Amino acid sequence: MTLLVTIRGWEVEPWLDRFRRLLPDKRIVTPGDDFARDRVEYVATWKHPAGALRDLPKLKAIFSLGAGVDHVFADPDLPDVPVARVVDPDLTMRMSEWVLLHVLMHHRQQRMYDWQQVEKIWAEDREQPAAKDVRVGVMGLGELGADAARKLAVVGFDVAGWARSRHRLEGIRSFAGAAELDAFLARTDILVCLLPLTPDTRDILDRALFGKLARDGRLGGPIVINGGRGGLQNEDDIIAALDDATLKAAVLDVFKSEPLPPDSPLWSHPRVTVSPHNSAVSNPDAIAAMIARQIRAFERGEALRNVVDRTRQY
Ligand code: NDP
Ligand code: OXD
Repeated sequence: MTLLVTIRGWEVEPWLDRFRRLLPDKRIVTPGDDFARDRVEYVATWKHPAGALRDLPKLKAIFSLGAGVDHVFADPDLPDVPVARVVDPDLTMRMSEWVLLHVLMHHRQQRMYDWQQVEKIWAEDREQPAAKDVRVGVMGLGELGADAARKLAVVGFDVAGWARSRHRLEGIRSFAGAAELDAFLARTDILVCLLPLTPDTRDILDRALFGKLARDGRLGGPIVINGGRGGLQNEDDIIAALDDATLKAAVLDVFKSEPLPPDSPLWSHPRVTVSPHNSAVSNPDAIAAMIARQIRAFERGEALRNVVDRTRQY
């Protein structure tokens, strides 16, 4: 039986190597190989081309190689089999590291101190609020958002979260649904977005939303940090909101078009921090092992875990 590994934008060899070692009884193939399509039972995908999974009559499950599945549902010819996604402590830890890094970077005004060092300025009199006086709002309280929110709370920030449903996380105020979004934004100084990209969340980070963030915070203006997906953000609105001081700064790991085009004004905006969609990379050792465990369990008759709801698309 065969596992088809279809990857765009990442190096494929490390994945083939791990899958071959972990699943020695399976044939591991890529789309360019010569293989019998009627022997493919599993697909592991990162951004497969639309239609590439047609004509796989024995297909039993599709595994996204990332936590997000928008790349899977972008295929209008997606076979009607379960789609499972990555839920793994290795990935979760990586995202929380990135969120903490950038929240603390802005909270402790590190970009300003970098500049002062370049200019050899010694200024001791800068105001530094305590973490408890800075309100962080996390959009999305799933695997990644909940972990980041908990860790931000441990550092001492005043943390709230927003999701479709109410969440019970100790020390973290939960806001739920469209009806509570404005109240959540109104108490947020640093907005961390870890939502999935779905028809309901596309372009949610726009000018109107930025205008609802708290204006009475201790950091001199709201800051937006997006590690979710580029499709969640209106990039023209981000630039406009930075330029008219609706936003103080933006940290973006994901973009509408990736790689970020060289002519994007986001690259050189003085108050934008760009990272190349690597806030939480899928590590082949950890994630191939997770998927191999899933396949083994499934073949023992256990239910597939982390299966995505096709209607909600996350
Ligand atoms: P989950 O599915 O575990 O969590 C999604 C969260 O978003 C849930 O809390 C859900 O609410 C909430 N949500 C979904 N739709 C809405 C909506 N319409 N309104 C309000 N809340 C909503 O996902 P993960 O936490 O595992 O991952 C989140 C995203 O992070 C991924 O989809 C991916 O796009 C991105 N990601 C980015 C990476 C990077 O390197 N930049 C790496 C990994 C992931 P509820 O709990 O009520 O269902
Ligand atoms: C993911 C990603 O969804 O890396 O896991 O973006």
